[in-house]
Amino acid sequence: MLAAKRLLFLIVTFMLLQDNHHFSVVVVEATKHVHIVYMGEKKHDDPKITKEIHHELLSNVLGSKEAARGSMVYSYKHGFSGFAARLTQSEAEEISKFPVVVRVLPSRMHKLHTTRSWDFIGLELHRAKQSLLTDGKMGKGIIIGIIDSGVWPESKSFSDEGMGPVPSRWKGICQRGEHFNASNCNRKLIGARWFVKGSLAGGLGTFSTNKTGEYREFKSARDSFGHGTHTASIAAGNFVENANDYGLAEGLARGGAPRAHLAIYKACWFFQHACSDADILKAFDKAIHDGVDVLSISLGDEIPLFPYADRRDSIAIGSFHAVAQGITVVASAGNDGPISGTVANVAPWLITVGASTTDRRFMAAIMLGNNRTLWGQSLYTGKDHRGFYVVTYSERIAVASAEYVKGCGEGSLNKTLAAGKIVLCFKTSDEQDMVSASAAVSEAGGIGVIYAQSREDGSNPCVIPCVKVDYGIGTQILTYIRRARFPIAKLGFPSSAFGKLASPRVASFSSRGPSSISPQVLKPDIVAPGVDILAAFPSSDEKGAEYKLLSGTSMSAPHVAGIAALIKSMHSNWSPGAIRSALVTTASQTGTDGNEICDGGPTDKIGDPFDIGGGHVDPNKAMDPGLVYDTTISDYIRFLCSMGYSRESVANLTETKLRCKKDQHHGQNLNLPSIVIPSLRRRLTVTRTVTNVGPEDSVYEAVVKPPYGTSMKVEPQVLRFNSTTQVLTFKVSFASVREKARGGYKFGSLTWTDGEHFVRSPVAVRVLEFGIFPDV
Ligand SMILES: *[C@@H]1O[C@H](CO)[C@@H](O)[C@H](O)[C@H]1NC(C)=O
Ligand SMILES: *[C@@H]1O[C@H](CO)[C@@H](O)[C@H](O)[C@H]1NC(C)=O
Ligand SMILES: *[C@@H]1O[C@H](CO)[C@@H](O)[C@H](O)[C@H]1NC(C)=O
Ligand SMILES: *[C@@H]1O[C@H](CO)[C@@H](O)[C@H](O)[C@H]1NC(C)=O
Ligand SMILES: *[C@@H]1O[C@H](CO)[C@@H](O)[C@H](O)[C@H]1NC(C)=O
Ligand SMILES: CC(=O)N[C@H]1CO[C@H](CO)[C@@H](O)[C@@H]1O
Repeated sequence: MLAAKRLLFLIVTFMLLQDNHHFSVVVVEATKHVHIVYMGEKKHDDPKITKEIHHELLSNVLGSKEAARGSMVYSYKHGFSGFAARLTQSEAEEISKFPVVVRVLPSRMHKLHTTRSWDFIGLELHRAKQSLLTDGKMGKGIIIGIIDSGVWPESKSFSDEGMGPVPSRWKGICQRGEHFNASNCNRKLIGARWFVKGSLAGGLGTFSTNKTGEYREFKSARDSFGHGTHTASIAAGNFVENANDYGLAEGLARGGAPRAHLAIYKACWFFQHACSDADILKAFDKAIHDGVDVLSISLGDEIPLFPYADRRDSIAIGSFHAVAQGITVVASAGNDGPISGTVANVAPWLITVGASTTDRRFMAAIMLGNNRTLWGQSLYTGKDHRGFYVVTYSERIAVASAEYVKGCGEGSLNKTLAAGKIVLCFKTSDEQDMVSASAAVSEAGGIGVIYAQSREDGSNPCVIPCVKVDYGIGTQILTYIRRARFPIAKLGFPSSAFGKLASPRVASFSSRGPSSISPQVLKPDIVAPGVDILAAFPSSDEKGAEYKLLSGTSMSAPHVAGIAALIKSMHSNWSPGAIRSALVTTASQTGTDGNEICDGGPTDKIGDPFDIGGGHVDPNKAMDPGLVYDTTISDYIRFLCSMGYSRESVANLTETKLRCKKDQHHGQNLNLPSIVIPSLRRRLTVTRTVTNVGPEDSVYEAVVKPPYGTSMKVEPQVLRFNSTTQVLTFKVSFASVREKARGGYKFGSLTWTDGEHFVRSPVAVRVLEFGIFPDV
């Protein structure tokens, strides 16, 4: 017994040491980690030859063909060239010296972008926008690929009723695996693959064989985690009537492009709640090969992000090659808001999506013993403890010397005093939320929670009845508790309410710009619904459909992926850059109440471009943008050059033979549908090019709103398009006009209009003057 324990202890220590660089001399030399050997664009059309080259290279370094076979994890041979292999540090260094190798990266793990809430009842998706849905034929014939945690194929959202045939260009497969075979695919779910070698080889976990547990991992494309099922059904779920859970909020659920086909690439595994670079890259490689039109990615890094130049992540690399092949890639912005500079997936070729609220809230009444009723938000649908109970404040029942008492921190409540009571808690630390408070109250024997906090993002699943209120209502309840001789309260059952609150708002969790890698590239690009979104979920009894509310930018990215599919269906020749431009320049800055979109962060400010990008996605306008700012792969390469990439490393990302000139301003001149100038000293001129996608003979006029403290001049002021001239270039000159307007970003816009179309670009400028730098 003792010996067994010791052995376990040693194994655990060994695993810890692997991650500890201080011990690298002892351990890492002998330890093989998965590395990605990245070799740029593929040089051969025949994947067999490419694979042989990979084996040859690896045998060379490891000394034998057998060693190479044993170490190889994946060969990437469709979208780009390279491989993943288990290598020691010194082997990795040796391989990186080969001229054909662009770079060698350790395979890291990426997080799924939905951790904010995990909710339980039903809600329809945002309302159908009839015209883009019909004109975009609901995405008919378009294939959306989802790189995520797999799929629960039995869900009605993946039924192929009403679906057209599988496109003949489709080259994907329905890969067999545990509880998954070809019969799980149909005309909706046309492909499913899974990639686990990178995760397993990382030594970070193993499959749980816990077949009785609530979650079990399936060695197949089957989703045990729910995240991938949810995101896939948001992007392209079929129509499902009466989708609901626990009997609440029945409605019609559907994806953004309900007639689009889905291809599932499972690279994220429940046994480690993450996805490895090696598996993600393989998923991109296969998706490019299979023939998807749009890719939706709801995962990514947290800050600090790796600079592009020394260690670009697998999502940036994979998506670069996808975009080069005309595939639109939509990615989540991350859930690290409202702090500025937290946005992830910032590569300029990605469409990066932040999260907004919808106009539905789940309201629950709090009845107090003095007959007053106050309202909060709740998603707790259990039937237990629905009567009047004693209500108390956490500080009154705290254990001595406990921490985070106001917020009901773990172990802060006295079990004798909390038993059978409803407890009022006030959030005072970012470490806490209603879920942790409900666990602490439940642990102490309490039967309900009233949780006061400043933000009202997505509700969370509590273990006992819980209602979220703002600080004002929390304070009123506290006053009642203090004054009443025998304070009691009753927590009501939640019901949905529409349009009671200004919407949309930016979810406070939604990661904010500016981009910490390349601030001149506006990120996020756009916001879309991502709070309390109802979509398909694995069924606990393996019988079929379940629907669940989840919140996160993970939910907003597939909304935009679905809309991109509709646009692609209408305009099959549009590039990913044109589709992004159409989305950004037509996005809305006003909410349903006609007021400007508010930032749902701790202060009630108006959302600026670092919160909302171009604005809130407006699908109907996006199908007819008038003009587009198109961006090609060579534009992106020139941009990377301007960021100081070596000519070699950029040139090897693609075959294109470009001179990599270090052009100071090119970073500003990347043809994006937005303008961000991180440091305007006196004056700066940026260039943009627009392509007319509206009526041939059109005349557009520029309307500018200069950011405070700067002047903005457009040259020429009028753009005339005719049958021979459909592409025109213009310049925008910025100059600082006020000494004092420096320090922070100020915001404005540039809108081209022909009277019918309003092609709006968000503008952000930060004026820097000498003198703000400290004297040394
Ligand atoms: C696929 O799985 C289903 C259900 O598990 C089973 O009924 C069917 O026979 C399997 N089909 C094949 C081709 O293995
Ligand atoms: C296995 O399942 C049981 C029952 O749900 C659970 O209590 C236990 O924690 C699980 N074990 C693992 C290793 O996941
Ligand atoms: C609350 O209302 C009930 C019935 O409506 C009444 O009997 C009771 O006196 C009221 N209590 C207070 C404190 O107003
Ligand atoms: C909890 O409260 C009871 C009653 O006031 C008291 O006797 C007990 O010591 C307290 N326990 C702790 C851990 O504070
Ligand atoms: C279109 O406009 C360009 C530039 O103004 C002009 O040179 C050209 O002749 C025009 N073409 C037609 C067909 O009017
Ligand atoms: C850094 C790097 O890998 N450079 C290579 C790029 O590709 C050319 C040939 O295409 C090689 O000669 C370089 O060594």
